[in-house]
Amino acid sequence: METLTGPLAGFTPWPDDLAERYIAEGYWGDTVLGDVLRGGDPRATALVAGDERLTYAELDRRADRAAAGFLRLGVRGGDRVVVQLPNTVAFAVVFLALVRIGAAPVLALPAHRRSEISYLCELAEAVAYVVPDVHGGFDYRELAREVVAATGVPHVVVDGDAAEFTPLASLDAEPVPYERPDPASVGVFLLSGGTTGLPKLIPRTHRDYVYNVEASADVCGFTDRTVYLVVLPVAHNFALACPGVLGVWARGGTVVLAPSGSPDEAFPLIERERVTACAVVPPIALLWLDAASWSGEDLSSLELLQVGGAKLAAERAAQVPGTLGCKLQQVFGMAEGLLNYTRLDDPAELVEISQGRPLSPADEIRVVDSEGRDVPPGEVGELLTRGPYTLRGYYRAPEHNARSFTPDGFYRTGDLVRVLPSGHLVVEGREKDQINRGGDKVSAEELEGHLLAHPAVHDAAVVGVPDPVMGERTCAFLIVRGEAPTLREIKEFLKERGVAAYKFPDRIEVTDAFPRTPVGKVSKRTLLARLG
Ligand code: J2J
Repeated sequence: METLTGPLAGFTPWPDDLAERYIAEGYWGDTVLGDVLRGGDPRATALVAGDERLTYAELDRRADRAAAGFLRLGVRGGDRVVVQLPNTVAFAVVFLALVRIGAAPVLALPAHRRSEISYLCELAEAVAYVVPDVHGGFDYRELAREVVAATGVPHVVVDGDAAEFTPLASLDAEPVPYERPDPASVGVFLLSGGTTGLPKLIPRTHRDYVYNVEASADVCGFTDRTVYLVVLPVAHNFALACPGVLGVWARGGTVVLAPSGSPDEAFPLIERERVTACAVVPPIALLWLDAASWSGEDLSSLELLQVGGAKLAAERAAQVPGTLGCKLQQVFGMAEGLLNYTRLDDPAELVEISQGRPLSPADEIRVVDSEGRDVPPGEVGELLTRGPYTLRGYYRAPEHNARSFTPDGFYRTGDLVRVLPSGHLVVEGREKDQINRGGDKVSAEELEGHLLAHPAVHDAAVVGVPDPVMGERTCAFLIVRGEAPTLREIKEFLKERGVAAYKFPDRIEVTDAFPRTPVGKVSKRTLLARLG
């Protein structure tokens, strides 16, 4: 596949014939991400966060003012900016400002630390890094100091008390004209869950991501009446664009930002703002199912609960409508692209047992065996996909791309699925070496690499252990030299290395040797079976 040079270097485009088809058939248009909220009634409420309420006109203006500020700072179209902001107004303003001037935000999660952020800054050659001052008891300015020392990222922009850095407030400037980005250029970089030693960057073009947003908003029935509560990190694809915040703005509705999915925080907001839709991961859905029976809040405005990121058990799915008084939608998505949704008019049984069907008529799906041959209909195999909003290559990762894509451009999802006669997919497992901890993805190889750096660890193998609430928890099998470290010591060690806490093992097991497969690989299946 051709790889471009210049500002798009490292980005693998769709082949010309497919690109022409996606344009001719109306999947790709000229809208860019910075335009998504321009259709809303200027006086309608676009965003609610804490006590702050912004109309469409206000948010639009704040974004244009920040765009001018970023330009004045020296950020240009084609640049990359690592953005690590929680669910705050600042996220909305910074995201819109950057996409408007054609500088691509690289969306890090608030949980990421030195290891992840330094890597992202280097890989993306970021010209700036945007953080809050303090959030969740953590001082991001200290993290920024470490990242600057490690990477030399030229600018750090801080929402709040900036210390020696650039205050976000200082980027509030009189709007200036700016060049509209090419819809075919990369609008935003998302993070992959990762199956290798290092996370990968997913380039999403303006036109493919706008299609992702618009088509999702249609399937989910979003309108200007939609009041959407964000409880997942807004920087995650699900909450941002499926249909998420961008889908709400594209339809003129209202986004309400919550700090977390805890019923204590989310339920009062649902009552106060008359929330109609929300996206959660299964552990939050389970919490809500339990809390709904004793909480006093009025949840009657809720019409749609989207659940995705990890598999929701059919028995729990069946409880959602009765207990929460809303429709359930299962979502099987990935930051790489392909989205599967159960439809609002699907029969209850399909909504309970399946993880939905592809969003787009142009999504191509194959289910293959380990030799890459299509399995008979209805049988389990690995899901391969390509389409108008699924990437053709990770950013600057040619070797990884050679393995992650078929020669004809299908993305190997690493997910094991079976297709029902209706076209709906049931997720049956995973082939990739990744732990799905309640929707948070942990690359086994990445964690093993960190563990191997511990002086007492001779070898490490990380597996996901089934868990009734989280779906899976992380267990690290260790072969040690000398005295075995405790779980606490291991966590402390990983914290020192600057690893995000959601990647820490929940449990360690010390062993003498790893069982091997016939080809000599560590047999994680056998290791898991040892836990009984
Ligand atoms: C089982 N596994 C699932 C599901 C994702 C919407 C929803 C989720 C994501 C997401 C997303 C699953 N049942 N319902 O980006 O827009 C696992 C699969 C998949 C991986 C992708 C969205 N929904 N998964 O979770 O990039 O293994 O995106 O390949 O974080 O999560 O992870 P991620």
